[in-house]
Amino acid sequence: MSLYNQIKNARSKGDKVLAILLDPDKVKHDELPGLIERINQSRASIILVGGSEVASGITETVIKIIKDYSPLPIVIFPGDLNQITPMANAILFLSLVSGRNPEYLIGKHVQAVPLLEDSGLEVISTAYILIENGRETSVERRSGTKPMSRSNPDKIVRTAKAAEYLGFKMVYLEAGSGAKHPVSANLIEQVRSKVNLPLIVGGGIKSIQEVELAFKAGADIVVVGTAVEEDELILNSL
Ligand code: 1GP
Repeated sequence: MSLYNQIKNARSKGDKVLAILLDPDKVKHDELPGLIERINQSRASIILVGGSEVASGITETVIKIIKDYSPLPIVIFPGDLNQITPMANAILFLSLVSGRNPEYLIGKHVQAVPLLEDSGLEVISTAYILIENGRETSVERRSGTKPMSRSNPDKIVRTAKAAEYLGFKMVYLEAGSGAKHPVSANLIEQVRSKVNLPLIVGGGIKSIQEVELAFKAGADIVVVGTAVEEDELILNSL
């Protein structure tokens, strides 16, 4: 079964999915086997791999190591084209719909096609919505776009709904890596009440309480990255 169908099945049963994000630029290769072992033993069922700036070839090397140690699906969460590798199972094909930079809405995607065709990767179109979190994020810097204001939830909900009408398969509410304030439960609830797509929430989530809060508000998938980078023991409690 495709990963997307597994995600939809989980959603229809009310099963929540924890995804751990590994930044190939930050993980230490010799420590990866131990970290992966810990992820295998946690409740996480997806490993996302990606970062805003990763040197060419590193993503592939890291995914090869992960594959040696984990049966979990590996999903590319690309900051750029050079992170696309057929070694993974799937890719979140992100369109930054919170911004108005054509390169990040459709431009890079056109360039990605030759890398995706015949790659065997499952391509999951995902509307990527960057939300203001209290500090500047690397997505903002790199894409040259502004995040959406937390004080205008209606516009965020309409953006997510427009993405559903446009035929995107998932919506990702992103506060940004290391965000000061994760996406609020209230905002997740508002989006959830209008949008019937699998909902991913990430950015600045650092504890089991915050994970559960996001799930309870309506997130189907919660992504934790920085907190695991800072202390992998947190995996025991997630
Ligand atoms: C970032 O949403 C992901 O793109 C995860 O964020 O690193 O803050 O967990 P953190």
